[in-house]
Amino acid sequence: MKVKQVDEVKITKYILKATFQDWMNFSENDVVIVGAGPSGLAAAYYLAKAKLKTTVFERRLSFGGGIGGGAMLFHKIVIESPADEILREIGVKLESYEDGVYIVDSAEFMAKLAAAAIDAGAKIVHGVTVDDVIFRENPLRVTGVAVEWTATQMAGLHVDPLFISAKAVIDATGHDAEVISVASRKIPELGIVIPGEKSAYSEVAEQLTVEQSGEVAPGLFAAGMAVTEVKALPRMGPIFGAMLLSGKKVADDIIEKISL
Ligand code: 48F
Repeated sequence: MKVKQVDEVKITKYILKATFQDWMNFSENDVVIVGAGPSGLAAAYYLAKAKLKTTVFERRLSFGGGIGGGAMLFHKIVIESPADEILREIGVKLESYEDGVYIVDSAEFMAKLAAAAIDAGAKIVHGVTVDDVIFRENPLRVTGVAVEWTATQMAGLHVDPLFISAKAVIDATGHDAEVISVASRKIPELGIVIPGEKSAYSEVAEQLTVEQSGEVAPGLFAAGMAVTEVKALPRMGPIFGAMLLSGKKVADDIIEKISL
């Protein structure tokens, strides 16, 4: 086998050219999703499938958010119907435990959900933290996000962000609802009050989380555990059906609004 010889500087130029083409492209979007956990990836899959230009910014260098940690690091995840339909659609193997309750492998779940979103056309950008939103008045609306390298933030460097536009922004950042929190604090006119999540009550939390997923202020949507934080809902612990169904519900809401 003859391995092609590539000069170091050419490697550099190829990477820079392709990266900057990408950044130029995803500086304007139909939808920006913050967080590549289960709710963000499910939303990305359905939005991209509906041909909306969708970019996911993920702080870490990995996919899956809380999926990988399972429950106390045990690598099996419980999901319940009808979320199994989403997992069947993307080819995740399900082990049936009782009527409507399934166990899936966490590594397979993360990998296939991310692959489905990417194959559907979503762009996932790792190592980028969203630390603010952009807004416009008359009408008052969130119109995008501010992004910064996670590494820059970790180093505590004083560096201004770049701005990315979107017709809709989804906060899928998990328990802290980071994007909605910053919007609530910095744009009081949006009238967002964050009461915080309640303690665990899994039986009701799953249903309520899905029902209350959606727009929290013009242009700004909540999916996944961000919904429990913003709507004062109980947590559910290591059962993940609502995360997938919440992402799908928000995607469906946005698809309907954008196509109006
Ligand atoms: O926490 P996470 O998995 O959110 P989720 O989709 O799912 C929650 C479950 O994993 C679990 C649970 C289920 O019952 O309780 O906790 O609501 O994924 C959130 C992702 O967002 C990233 C973070 O690294 C994680 O991968 N993230 C958080 N804040 C930011 C961010 C930010 N400001 N910018 C970019 N990414």
